[in-house]
Amino acid sequence: MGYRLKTLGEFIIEHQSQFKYSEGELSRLLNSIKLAAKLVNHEVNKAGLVDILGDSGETNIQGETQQKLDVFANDVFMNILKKRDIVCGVASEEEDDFVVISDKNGGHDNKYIVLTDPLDGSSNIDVNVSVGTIFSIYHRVSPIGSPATKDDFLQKGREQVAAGYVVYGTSTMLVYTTGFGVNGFTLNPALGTWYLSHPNMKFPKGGKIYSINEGNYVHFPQGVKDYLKYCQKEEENRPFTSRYIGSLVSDFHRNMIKGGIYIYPTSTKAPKGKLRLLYECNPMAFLAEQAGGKATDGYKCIMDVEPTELHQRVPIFIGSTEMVEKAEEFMAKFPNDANY
Ligand code: P6P
Repeated sequence: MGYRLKTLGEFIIEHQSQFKYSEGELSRLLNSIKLAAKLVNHEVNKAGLVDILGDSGETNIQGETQQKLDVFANDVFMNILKKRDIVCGVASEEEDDFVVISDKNGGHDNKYIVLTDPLDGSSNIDVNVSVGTIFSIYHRVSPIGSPATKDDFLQKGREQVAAGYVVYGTSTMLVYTTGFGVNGFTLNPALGTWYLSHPNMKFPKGGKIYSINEGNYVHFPQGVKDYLKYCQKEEENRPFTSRYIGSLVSDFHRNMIKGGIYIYPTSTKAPKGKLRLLYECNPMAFLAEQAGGKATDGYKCIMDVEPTELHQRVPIFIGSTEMVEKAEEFMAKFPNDANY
């Protein structure tokens, strides 16, 4: 009898009992995300064939030109989350403010909120390089029966109930955690089914890969410059290998499998870093810690950073614990850089 791979649907049901207070809403929410990911995957995989490439002529609140696929991915996730009566609010990189799910869709009675970067790395779309979706789920703090409030979204990463990403790569994978480890599911596009292909994913403790945009070297804080020189020095198990795809989800995914560190630091060009705390850094930090890795701003854990605004940016050092802690040793010599 051949081994039958477990589907994501079966996995969600099997692990539902881990949520003592959930009457299945979290499972329904995860099922909605897996459906949305399939729809986005379908478009991403044929982007080169139809006129969905190039930019939509719009710009988002980040001032970034919105690629048509960005807009499509955002519409898919927003519509599915609005229509399936599961969450009371959604925040997205592509939306200026958080979206309250109206009461006619039962929104006010729902107890979860979602934050998402619907298509991260979208500048890679036109050059056929992997992109990803990132999501973060919290239990609301505002009273059930009322509209979602900003406080529901400005919670520390430590409070996340679930987080995950979809990487649209050589194969499409959904990787997520609900606080009980990290599991990876690969999509069989012919069947539209996700199969458990990477159970209990763990960062190797050490690693020899560093991911950073070294083109910004002259703009980096001294601690980062010193760490990069350490990585490049011919000594002990070094020099390390430099790998940078320009897509957070892809760099993170590779580093989680092979061991490595991804760094997007502050710089004179990006005084607070580039990546957003709420829907990029916190979900990836939850995954990293659940996989035995570490995620800090160079000084303190990402999930302990106090959120102050929806689209706030933070520097991030994330990956194998030993590599993150070595980088922190170099950053510690410049304590003033902790005040970004
Ligand atoms: P840079 C994509 O825009 C992104 O948010 C991450 O996915 C990626 O790692 C980073 O920014 C790339 O930024 O400045 O190196 O092009």
